[in-house]
Amino acid sequence: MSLEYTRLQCGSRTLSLERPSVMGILNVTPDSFSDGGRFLGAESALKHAEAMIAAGADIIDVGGESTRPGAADVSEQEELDRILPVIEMINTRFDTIVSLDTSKSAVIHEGAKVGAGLINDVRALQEPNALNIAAKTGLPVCLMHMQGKPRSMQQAPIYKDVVAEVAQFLMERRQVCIDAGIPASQIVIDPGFGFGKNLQHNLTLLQGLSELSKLAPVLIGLSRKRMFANILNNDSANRVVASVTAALLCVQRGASIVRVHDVEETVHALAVYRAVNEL
Ligand code: 8Y4
Repeated sequence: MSLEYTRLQCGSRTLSLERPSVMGILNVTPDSFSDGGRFLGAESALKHAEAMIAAGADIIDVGGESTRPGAADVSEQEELDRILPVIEMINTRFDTIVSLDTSKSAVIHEGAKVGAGLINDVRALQEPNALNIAAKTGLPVCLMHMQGKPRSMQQAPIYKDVVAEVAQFLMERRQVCIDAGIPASQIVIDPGFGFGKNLQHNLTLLQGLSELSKLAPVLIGLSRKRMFANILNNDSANRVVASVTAALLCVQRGASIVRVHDVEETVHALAVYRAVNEL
């Protein structure tokens, strides 16, 4: 971690970067919360958020758009309808930072109004107006690297030097954000594991994560991703232990925030890491 940056100001809440933080994933898509209508979707999303908070999540990342390879686009209104009630309910019921996983300027704008504390954009604020709207919210932003577009990014990713190219993209986007008025201390970077990367690219990025950690606070998302099926030579293997192991390896290389499905397991691994490191 770049030692200059010790905390994120997430609206009214503060996130310390002096200890690694766990971000729990909350997908609010019809496929993730098998649909009995909007209300049941929001209710079950809230139950899941509550369980992750009880398990020790520092942040809940709410997303209404699937960015899986090949997933369909979601309209602005659809995304707003999915996420706004959930953000608002988590915010009023719990003292936990809500992260907003979106790329759309209107969703950033409306999400901030109902209490989102961090903008997590897999498109690094490159969509129309997203940069200026994000800057106006004053919230921290996570800029992620992706090669290509979700629909086709896994077809033939190619790099000469994956660590250097990812670092260069993230530093360029970071500077664009600073020029737009986002304080450097409010910018988090993310190599985007699995977003236009093959297994070798992902492993090289993980191995070289210390290089990125020198540049800015780093967030990583590896949880249950396909790369573990490749490593385990088993498409249907349970990926939880592999995911927790990889998250810990990232924290050892300086990652500040880990975005995970399995909050309790990750919190336990980080507790052991901390206990040993604080001797
Ligand atoms: C099972 C379920 C397996 C979902 C894989 C997945 C990242 C991210 C995603 C990330 C940041 C995902 C929104 C992909 N990945 N945001 N978002 N970093 N910052 N796939 O790596 O989790 S969605």
